[in-house]
Order: sequence, then C-alpha cells, then structure tokens
Amino acid sequence: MERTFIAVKPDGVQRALVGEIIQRFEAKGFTLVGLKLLNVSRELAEQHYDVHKDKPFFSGLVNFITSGPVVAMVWEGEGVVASARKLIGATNPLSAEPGTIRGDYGVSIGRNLIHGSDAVETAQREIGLWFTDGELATWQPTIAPWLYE
Ligand code: RTP
Ligand code: MG
Repeated sequence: MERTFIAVKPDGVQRALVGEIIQRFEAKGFTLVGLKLLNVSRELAEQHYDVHKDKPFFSGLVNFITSGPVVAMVWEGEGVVASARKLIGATNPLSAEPGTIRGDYGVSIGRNLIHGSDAVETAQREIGLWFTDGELATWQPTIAPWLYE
C-alpha cells in the first residue's frame, strides 16, 4: 500500500493546527502509520530539502524548519501521495484553493504550514530519512471494507 510523508511545519504547530490537519487526513480515509513530534536538526533539514539547496530561499527554509517542533507523519492509502498534495493545496497559500489546508489557513509561501511528499519515490526517500522501520506501525483499519471495494 502506498505511503507518503507529511510534516506539520513549525508555523502549523505554533498555530495549533496539528489536530485539524490530522483530522483532515483521517476523515479522508487515510491510515496513520507513523507519528512523532521533534525538533529538527540542521542536518535532517538540509537532507530533507536537498533538492532546493541551490535556491535563494534554501537557508531561510532550513532556518525556519529547525526553528521549532515539527509533527512528522506517515500516512497510508491508495493514491495517498497525490491525494495528500491535493488536500494540502498549492505551495503559495494565496493561490491555494479554499478547502485545502494552505488555502484555508495560510497567507505566505514561507509559512505554508505543511509539507507533503511530491512523488512516490520522494515519499520513500523522505520516510527513510525521518523514521526508522520500528517507528512505523503496520495495521489494517477495521473500516477498510468501507473505504475500498
Ligand atoms: P513542501 O516541499 O514544503 O511540501 O512544499 P512544496 O512541495 O509545495 O514546495 P517546494 O517547491 O518543494 O518548496 C519547498 C518549500 O520552500 C518554501 N519556498 N519558498 N520564497 C520562495 O520563493 C519559496 N519557494 C518555496 C515553501 O515553504 C515550500 O513549501
Ligand atoms: Mg516540495
């Protein structure tokens, strides 16, 4: 079953949106298989955002993501990678559709509340970066027959 890596960034934690964000993924029908709150090391932040290392916003992004606790999660479900990106909305919250997390709660690209893996391969890399195998639960929600035929 497909998995994706989701992180509530320091702004989302500070603004007390963790519960609301988890609620949206749960209510959609995805399964939570990993969850922790952590202060992110510089090394982890730089590895996580490695693809952006030559961009002008890279150092600001790393400073921000290491500035306070982050809620790291792994969610599972059919098509969860692309669907999570839809739930999250466009990178710039001012362009994100209402009904998405960024569209409903954000106003600034540098404070866009949440991260979601952008492809299945990226998700596998990010899950390996943020979680050990032992931190992930394998389980079948009892509602599965009501989610999938
Ligand atoms: P994320 O990786 O955090 O889920 O966001 P994303 O895929 O929607 O956007 P991405 O292009 O991967 O950019 C990563 C994060 O960098 C910040 N950013 N700032 N100032 C800027 O022009 C700029 N562009 C990107 C955003 O916080 C974005 O989420
Ligand atoms: Mg990205």
